Amino acid sequence: MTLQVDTLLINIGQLLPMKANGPKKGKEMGSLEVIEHAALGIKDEKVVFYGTMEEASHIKSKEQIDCQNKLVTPGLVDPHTHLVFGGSREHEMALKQQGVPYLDILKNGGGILSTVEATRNTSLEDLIDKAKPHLNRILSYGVTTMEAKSGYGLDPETELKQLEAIRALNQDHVLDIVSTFLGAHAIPASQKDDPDGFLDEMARMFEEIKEKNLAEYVDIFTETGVFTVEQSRRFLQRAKDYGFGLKIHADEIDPLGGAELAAELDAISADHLVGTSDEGIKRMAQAGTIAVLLPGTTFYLGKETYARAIEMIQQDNAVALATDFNPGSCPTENIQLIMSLAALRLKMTPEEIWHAVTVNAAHAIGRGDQAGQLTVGRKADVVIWDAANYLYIPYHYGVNHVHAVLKNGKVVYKRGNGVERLSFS
Ligand code: IZC
Ligand code: ZN
Repeated sequence: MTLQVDTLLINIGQLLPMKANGPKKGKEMGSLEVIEHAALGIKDEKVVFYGTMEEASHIKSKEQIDCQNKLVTPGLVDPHTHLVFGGSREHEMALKQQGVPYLDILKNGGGILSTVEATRNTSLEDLIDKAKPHLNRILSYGVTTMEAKSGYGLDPETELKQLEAIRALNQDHVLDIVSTFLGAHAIPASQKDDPDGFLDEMARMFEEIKEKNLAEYVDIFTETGVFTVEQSRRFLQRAKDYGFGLKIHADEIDPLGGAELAAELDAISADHLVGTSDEGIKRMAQAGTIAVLLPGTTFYLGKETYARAIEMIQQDNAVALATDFNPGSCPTENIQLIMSLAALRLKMTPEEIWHAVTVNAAHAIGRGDQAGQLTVGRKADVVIWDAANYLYIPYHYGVNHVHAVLKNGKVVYKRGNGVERLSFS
């Protein structure tokens, strides 16, 4: 019987279908199905066939894309970003060089609070316009689904403005964006002495955010000088009661016990986890909370100690990777660089890394049923790489290896010979 498809990708050198029934945990992260000399059939924006070229011989297609023996994978998923913000923080680079710690910059009114000031002073339209080039760059690195947080308003009006910007970007841009409310990102200077009152104010926003469907998840920065574990528990429990999924910025700088709290509250993910205890690692695995690791941030903050990815995997956790793209602690859209850092600093294997930026990242933002796989019925979000094999991407670091990106079955971004456009030759 012949199968009729819209588009058939042929001569794929290596295809990673990433077939999974849920997040890949522990040892499962290390085994990767690779189909050589493969084909991928797309119809009505979805994958309808994947297999070898021989198996594809019965397929008729309106359009063919010759992949010239390149690597083909699912579109990547970036499950932790702070996409929408005013201003930028390049002036903090000198402070960092002088050794001023991230939390001291924040304590002195800089860091997150300087971005809050800039975001309050930026209109909705300008926030949207400012985020678009970042979004284009994120797509150019092969990401087709991502998460974006608010958290640079710290007042109801500006938090809503950020969430509305995220919604508009999700509607206007081909990239799929999952929204998270991070009103509990820092304590605004005006409420410095009343963090509980501030959290009450942010929690009073839950109803409106839910009604307007402006966020699926609620997140909090559980950190020394920001919010305690106790405050985080109360705040997140209230969010849970409203039906939000939960995320935590946990143990990024000091090991307060954010991972244990994430497990206790059945959070979908706990993110950062640099200082997480043995107990926290164990409990996340038991609860099925996904460990979202952000090695770009550890690198950018100049720290020696990275999250214990290998122990997390040995303890049967599902690990995902994200950029943490933000104007302070990780100003990069380059998820491929994060894959290299995961190899070099977290000592993850290439097989684990590919699971961490596809299947597991999709599950970390509740999109495991749509994104992160190229199996039948999934969205045809595809990356064709300028590489012959999957080992090559984390290896050749700091540059963009994307050849083309397909979103919902259509080519939305194309490079050639490693660059976007040559104005010479
Ligand atoms: O703007 O510094 N860690 N939040 C918690 C951040 C980093 C983003 C920022
Ligand atoms: Zn973050």
